[in-house]
This record gives sequence, structure tokens and C-alpha cells, in this order.
Amino acid sequence: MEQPNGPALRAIGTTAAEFERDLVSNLYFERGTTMESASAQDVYQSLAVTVRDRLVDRRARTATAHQAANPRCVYYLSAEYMLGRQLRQNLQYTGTEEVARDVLKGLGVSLDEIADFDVEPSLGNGGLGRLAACLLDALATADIPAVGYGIRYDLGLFRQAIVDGAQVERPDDWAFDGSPWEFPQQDDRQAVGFYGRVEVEAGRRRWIPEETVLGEPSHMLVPGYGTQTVNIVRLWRARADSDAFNLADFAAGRSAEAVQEVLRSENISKVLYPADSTEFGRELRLKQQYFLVSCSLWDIVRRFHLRNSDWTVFADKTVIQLNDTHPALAVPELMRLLVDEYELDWDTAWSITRRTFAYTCHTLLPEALETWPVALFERLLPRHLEIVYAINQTHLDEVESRFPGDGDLRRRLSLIQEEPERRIRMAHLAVVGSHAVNGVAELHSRLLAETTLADFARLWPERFRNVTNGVSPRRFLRLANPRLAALISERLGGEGWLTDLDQLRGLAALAGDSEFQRRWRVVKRDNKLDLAAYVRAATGVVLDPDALCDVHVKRFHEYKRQLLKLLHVITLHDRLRADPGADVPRTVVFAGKAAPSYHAVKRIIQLINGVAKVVNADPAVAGRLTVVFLPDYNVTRAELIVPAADLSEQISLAGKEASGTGNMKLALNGAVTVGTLDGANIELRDRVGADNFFLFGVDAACAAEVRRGDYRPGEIAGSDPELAAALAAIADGRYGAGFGDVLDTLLGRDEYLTLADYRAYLDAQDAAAAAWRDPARWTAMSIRNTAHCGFFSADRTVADYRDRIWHADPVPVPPR
Ligand code: GPK
Repeated sequence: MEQPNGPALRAIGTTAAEFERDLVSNLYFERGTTMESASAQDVYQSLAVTVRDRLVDRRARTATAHQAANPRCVYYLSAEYMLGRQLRQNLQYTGTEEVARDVLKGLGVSLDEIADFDVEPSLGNGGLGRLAACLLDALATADIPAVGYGIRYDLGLFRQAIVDGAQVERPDDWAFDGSPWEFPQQDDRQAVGFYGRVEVEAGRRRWIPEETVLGEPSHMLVPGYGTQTVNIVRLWRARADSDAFNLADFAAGRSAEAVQEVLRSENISKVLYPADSTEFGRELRLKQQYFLVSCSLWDIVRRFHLRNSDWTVFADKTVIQLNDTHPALAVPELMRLLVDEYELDWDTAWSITRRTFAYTCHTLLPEALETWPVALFERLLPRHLEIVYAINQTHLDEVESRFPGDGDLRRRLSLIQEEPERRIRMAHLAVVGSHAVNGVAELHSRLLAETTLADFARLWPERFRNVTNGVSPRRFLRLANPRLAALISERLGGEGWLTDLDQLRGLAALAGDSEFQRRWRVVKRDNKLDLAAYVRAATGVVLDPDALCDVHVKRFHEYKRQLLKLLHVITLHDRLRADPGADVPRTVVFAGKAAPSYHAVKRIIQLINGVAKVVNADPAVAGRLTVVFLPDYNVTRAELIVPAADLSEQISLAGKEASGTGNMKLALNGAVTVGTLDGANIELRDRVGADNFFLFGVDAACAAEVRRGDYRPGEIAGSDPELAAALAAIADGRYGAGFGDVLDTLLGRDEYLTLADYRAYLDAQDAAAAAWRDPARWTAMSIRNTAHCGFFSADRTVADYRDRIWHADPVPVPPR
């Protein structure tokens, strides 16, 4: 993009008059209407464009600065992005929120009402996708030249409705009303091949694909906070060739046949796969992965050639971060481009490739490590299979020379799994093709090197490192919790903490200050009132703003143990019926989506709703215990729940949660955690202090130990009367008939040690209730949680990646 400097371009200003002029003009020229006849949607779209224009100007200057500096660029490859709503973010990042509010008010419109038209693009499943968005935000804030590459799914993650207590999935046509934040670039389309054969031409192997699909990019702007940098996220959408539509079929009345080819192509970016940490063996998914990789690498190479001509500097100018294994095909694809298309020799190409890639692993669950059947891979990507085999050969030769005669080791390290069917191990491919491999929390990185990737860690210990996740304080404090942000800024004397989160430490001295505590509690209460208003409208359930707000919000997974929380609720209900003073007044909020095919956790959602119905209808516990399942958890819902939370449930079985980032968002907003020694909980507890964290449960080593021994959940249930009563309550059908399957998993294998941790969990909850009874004590704990959360800023995470993996320098963008 060129620096706009011609006199024809109107100045982009931030005064109310300029803002109003642009808004009205956008309404007129973009929507073809005037303020008098505009619909709310018209006003929203014009407002969005008006704000966007302010970023476009920065974007143009960013591109110019990058072109001049020719820096090392960070390319983030991710199948998922959960960007969240854009309007309020962009108003804040351009400093136009107040101006916009006033201008709209002058025109008789409320900003809050208009802002509700903003639709969040839910192009991800959960933590991994949201992490990608937080990192992009922090990259731009740090002035690091970066592009995020992803897929522009027509349908984002399904919308969750609850019908008769059960999850029902509805399509999320997020751009149905138009998406004002996107810049489609139809003229930058890129062809992507599939299937076909490999031909030898003058001694060189070349792939002749049989099918071609077009990748059409559109980008969204990613502004930095407090800086001029605006990076982009570039999302690819699959399009068929313009002559793919079969006119003859259509004319003959065969309308379905007429669009067949169009559909086959465009299906590639039709829908985000709603699987989270589970293997999803579908040809279309592999096609999606290659589609993303092929389009993005083409674009990365194109960008490189805008500023460079010599391949030997490619890796000095380019680092490609693989967000999990979904984009791991980039390794053979870059090799194919370098060797087949640009005719570099294999060794040079391999050295460039390895220096270019770095890989982040987000799980330890073996079932979440992707593998693809060789047969499918060969059919879809015949040349890539040859390249994978060649990479594997060199790799296994190295293994053999380092550990001669260790056939078992070679089998374990091979890119190809042989039994029960031949499959390509994508995590292996990513490790072999990268110069750095990282886990996402200290425990996770250690366990990766000791278990899941132990053989690789022995082979290349220098490649392994940890980069603990972080979250954007702009989104999860400033935007989500403006009341708390204002109080913090008032006390810390400015907003410097927003880009230097360690400054929050200054709040620790105020933890015991009764006036500050009072104001802290007022903020929390107001946030709970906001949540209560939403919950009432969405579910009819009435929440008490003075009750302890206890939240378990995240994707549904057995290892995250929503069921453990539910057993606690059932026990509380029992206790409260006998003794109204048995617990503090409490609201339990559950939210989260289950993969549509993950039957076991969909049953848990049903059971939660069954329990909620019984508890909320029981006059004996009215005002003491309320249970709500808030449907359709997403970034927007998180921004509502997180600021209102008092108690943060982070109760995964130790050793299963790679990091967690909800734990960070909640603690940052003053929620106190009840949690296990899992993922980043450990680092969180280290920082906020053991006194400000309710710890319980087995640790990862012990969990592994229990699993190896002869664990008997039935005996635990038999020897704990309260637990037995809770299980009996589920069995007797009061929450709905037929939850025998849920009981069977608990009393059978109890894979996630729910029963083993039940008693310790209840004790931790009793300790939390005791602390809550003393408001001064609780509030001090809450303040200390916020005060010591600076480490969990995504800015620190990005600084770690920058220093330890990317070695990319910032490029400041001059102001206009
Ligand atoms: C991990 F493997 C995966 C996955 O497919 N999706 C996903 O969201 C999450 N994750 C982990 O479960 C979290 O512990 C972690 O904080 C998050 O990725 C970001 O690293």
C-alpha cells in the first residue's frame, strides 16, 4: 500500500466535527441514505467504516515503514482466530470512543445500542484461537511487523442453543449482514492444487494437480495499542473458477448438478471444524489445512520478493510460527516451492526451511495429536508425500548415526506411524521442520519434553523451550471491564499499565485499604448487575448481585471436569436443604460449548441443566444457591462474565490442561482461583501467592501414578457419604431420567479422577466460602490477584517469543 500523500485525499481527523462529517458522508456514499431515513444497521455500518478509516491511514504508513526497513517479519499460521468484536476495540485504539458517543448522541442515537450490532467473527474453537488473537494484538502493540494467516470460514463456530436442557448447534453465518471490518481482495486470488500426479521433467519432479481451487484473501486490520502500527490478519476464502458453473445443466433444469463444481471448491472454507483437541479424520479438513498453507506461503514468498531477491536471506527475513499442527503442511510445501518451483538444491532448501519455522504445541493429550492416513495424503498431495518421505529419510539417518542400532527409537521418531495403519504424524513433521518447539506453560513444556515429545527432546534438547501464554489486557481488562480499568488508572495515575502490566503491582499496597476495597466491591457488584441483566433476558434466571459469583466457563471436556463442579453443586444443594447456613449465598455460572460429536460431555451439559432446574425451583435454597448455564459462550460472553466473577474454577485434572488462559483473564479481573496444579495455574499461584489461591487435588505426577495403579472409584464413592448421596441423586432421576451413562463413566474408569479429587475439592470450596464470609479478607485476595497478574500479559508472551524464538526487531511507524 502506498503512503497517501496526494491532495485529493481528505484528512482523517479525530475532532467531533470531522468524525461527524465522515460518519454522515459514509452513510450517504456507502449506504446511500441519510440520517433521517437510516436504519440502525445503516448507522452501525457507517460508524464501523468511519472508525476503520482511521486505522487504514495508520495501516498505509505501517506498510510503508515495513517496506523501507525490510525487517524480519513474523508470520503466524493458524487455522483459528477468535478476534472478538471489533467496534469498541477500534474506537478505543483510535481514541475516538468519546467523540463517537457524543456525535451519535447529537444525532439522536445511542452508541451502546449501535455497538450491539457488531458481530464477533468466531473463527475458532477456544483457547488456541483466542491466544492467536491476543498474540496478534500484542505483536502490533510491540511494533513487530507481523501477518496472521488463517481461513475465512463462511460459518464460524456453531452457535449454541439449549433446547430441553441439551446443546443444539446452529450455523453461525457471521457475515450475513455484511462485515465492515474486512477488506476483500478479489484481485489477489491464488490457485491451490489438489490430487493429480508427479511428473519428471528434465530431471526435476513436478506436481501436476488435477483440481484447482482459488484462494481469495481478505484482510482485517490489527491495530496496536498506543502506537501507530496496524498489522493485518489475512484470511483465505475458497472460490471456484468463474466458469465452474455449468450453464448447460442449469438450462436443462439440473440446478443441483449445475452448481456441483462450485460447491465442491467453495466447501473448503465453508465451515470451521468444531473439534477441539480431538482427532478429526476428514478429507475436507486436510484440504482446508493445505489450502491455508498453500495460499499463505505463496503470499509470504511474494512479500519476501517485494523487498529481496536472494533466497539465502529468506530465513533472516522470515519466521513462520505454526500454531499447533494444523498448518504443519507448510514444512513440505515450502520445500516443494524451494526445490520444485525455485530449483534450489535439497540441502539448501532444507536449511532455509528449518531456520524459518517454529512450532507451538498446545496439548499433551495423545488423542489430540493429528495424524493423517498415508493413503489419503498420497491421493490429495502426491508430491508432498514424496517430500515427507525424503525428509523422513534424512531425519532417520540422523537418528541412526546418533543412536546406532536403536530400532525402537527410529520407529518412535519416524514421521510415519506404521500400526495399525500407516499415518503421517503431524507433530513429528512440525518438530523436524522447526528450529524451535515450545509448550505454552512451564509444566506443559516440561511434560512435553518428558513424555509426549521425549524422544525428540533427547535428540535436539536445544530446540525445546517454554513460552507461557498471556492475554491482552486491552481486551480483557480495558474493554471488558471499563469500571475496573478506570479505578486502576485513577489509583496508578494513568493508563501506562495497559502496555506495561507489571505496573499493576502498585495495587498490592492498596489491598488492605478499606476505602479502596469498598470501591473495588462496588465495581464488582455493578459488573454482576450487568451480567444479571443479561442472564435474566437470556435464560429467565434471576441472579443476586451480592452472592458469590462462581464461574466455570470454557470449552466442555471431560478433563476440564465440569462434572466435578456439578457434584459440588449437588452436594451444596443437599447441605443447604439441611442447614441454610451451610454455604455462602452463591451463584454458579457454567458456560461453554461441546464438540457436536463429543457425546459424553453433551450429556454433562444436559445434567447441568437438569440440576439447575431443580435447584432454582427449590424454595428451600432460594436466595442461597442459583445455578445457570449461559448458552453460546464466545469472546463477547466472556467479556461479560469475566468481570463479574468472584471465584474462578480451574479444576482440570493435573497434567491435562496445557496452559489455560481463562484462568489468567479471570485472575486479572480480580477473581480468586480454586484450582489444581495444572497448566499455568501453577505459575499463577506462584505469582499471586498461595494465600490468594485455593489449591486442591492430586498433582500431575500423582495423577499419572494413580492411573497406573489399580484405582477404584467405586470404593471412594462407597466410603464418602456425601459423594454417595450426590451420585444417588443423579441415579434416582430427579435431574432427568437416564443419566446412568454419566454414572457409569464415573464409577467405571473415572478417567479424569473426578471422584479421587472430590473431597479435596469440597474442602477447598469450604475454605473459599469461609474467606468470602469476611469481605475485607476476600477483597484483599481479589485485589492481590489483579495486582500480581502482570506476568500474564500477552505483551510479555510476545516479548518472550521475540527474544527466544523470533529475533524480530520492532519497526516504529512515524505519526502523520
Ligand atoms: C489446545 F490442542 C488444543 C486445541 O486443539 N485447542 C485448544 O484450544 C488450548 N487448546 C489448550 O487446551 C489450553 O490449555 C491452552 O491455554 C490454549 O490451547 C492456548 O495455548
